Amino acid sequence: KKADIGVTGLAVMGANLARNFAHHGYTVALHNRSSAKTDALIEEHGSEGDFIRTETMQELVDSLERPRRVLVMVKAGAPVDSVIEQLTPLLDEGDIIIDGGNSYFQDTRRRERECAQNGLHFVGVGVSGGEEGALNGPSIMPGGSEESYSTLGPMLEDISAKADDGAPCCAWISTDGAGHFVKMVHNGIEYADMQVIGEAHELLRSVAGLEPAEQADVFDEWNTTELSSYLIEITSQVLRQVDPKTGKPFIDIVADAAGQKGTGRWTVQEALELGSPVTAIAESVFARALSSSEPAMRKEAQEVLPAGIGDTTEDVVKDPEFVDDVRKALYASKLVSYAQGLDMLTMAGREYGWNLDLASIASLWRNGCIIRAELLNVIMAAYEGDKAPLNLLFAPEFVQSIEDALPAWRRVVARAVERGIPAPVFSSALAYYDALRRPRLNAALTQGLRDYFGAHTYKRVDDPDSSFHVLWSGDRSEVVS
Ligand code: NBP
Repeated sequence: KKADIGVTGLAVMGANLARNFAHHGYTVALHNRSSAKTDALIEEHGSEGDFIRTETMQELVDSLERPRRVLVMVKAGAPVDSVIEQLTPLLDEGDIIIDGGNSYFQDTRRRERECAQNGLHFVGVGVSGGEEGALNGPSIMPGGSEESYSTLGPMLEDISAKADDGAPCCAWISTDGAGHFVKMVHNGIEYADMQVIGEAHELLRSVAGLEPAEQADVFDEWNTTELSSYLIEITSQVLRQVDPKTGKPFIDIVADAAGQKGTGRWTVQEALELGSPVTAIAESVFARALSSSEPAMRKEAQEVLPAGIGDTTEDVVKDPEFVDDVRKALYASKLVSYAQGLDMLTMAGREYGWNLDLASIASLWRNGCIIRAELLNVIMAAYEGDKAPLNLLFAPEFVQSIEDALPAWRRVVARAVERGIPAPVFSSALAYYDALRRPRLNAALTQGLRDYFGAHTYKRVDDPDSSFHVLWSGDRSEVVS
């Protein structure tokens, strides 16, 4: 019997996806650059399903049913190009190469073009959910040609996570790099989700005086509200953890320097290219960068820079109303970060010719991935049918949520500022919200200044189709440019 799919690259992600396919009744051909990983997988998990061991790329290709499907799960970057180069001469027209790694979407676009020239389908697939998701059901974001999805899609849907209504957390996103792009923005939103939780944690401690274990109870309670999500759930677990060595709360023995693997940074870089104001994601990426900046600089800052506020320790009061204010600020800020991320998808869709279905994208983030949350059901519903709002925040249910949250959100940001507690996403999300709904922005002065020093011209409110310039160094009359 030939294999339904081949997997090359059997480190943790490839091995777990291979097992997931096998658990769903598929015959899976296994390949790895060095056969040790193949042998280890067969030895430890060979009895879980039908596997075919292969040693060379030729053997891998020969073992596959047509059209051949080869899932590449090697390290992102040059190794993916190297594997494509090895596979291309061995494959036939209509065969499908699938890249399930964390590839940069522009690489995926290039690889898709190159493979298409050789008559091959190249499908860049965003896979979210880490090792555990890969084994038991990830959220899957496939790009590539729609034609390739007709044979590949059902298999991916089988191994994907399922939402509460039974729908697979996998759907064709759009052509070429769209799947990897959506996965990238998912990760950006994940950064913002984690940052707003972090800001709430900080305020609950420094303003409301709640110890980590008490905060764990708060997060448990919040997990029964509209904030209900995987990240809120595990926040409670992390805050409740006690360090066995010192008996201190675990959170107090963890160094406060956040790491990052790059997808958040990619999201912001691409947002800058598109001119998409994903301020919540950007602040989250920069918050991590600041936390892990030169330790000597942070240390000296504590010594030399004044706070500009008096002793605030007396302000710490266990105030249940403030705790509830923080919950509302967190929710509103989270809504803004989703609105910004989804708007970025819309802008990218226009730029790259992808017809992105935001209801479907929200739907496949409902389970399997790190940002899985109740909220995604509501977002999906907001975009379903022909009632898609221009901005997520305009959906009537979210207008209502924001209206409910606004007084609390403003109080929390004001309190954070007064107390010198950084809350970059709470405050920048509020600034975005206020800017979005403001009738006139200070951009008019920016345009005036740009015209003054660089003759960059401006539009008039009463004549938006022409460009004008003031003869600043002459008689200051206006000319049509
Ligand atoms: P790694 O990213 O650690 O890559 C290891 C695999 O790449 C091994 O099989 C290795 O073969 C192979 N490889 C390398 Br390195 N260079 C190669 C080359 N030039 N030619 C052929 N094979 C090569 O594996 P991973 O942690 O399982 O991740 C796989 C992908 O999934 C990555 O893109 C990663 O970013 C992504 N990922 C996603 C998630 C998620 O949550 N979605 C989590 C973790 C990783 P060898 O055994 O012969 O050295």
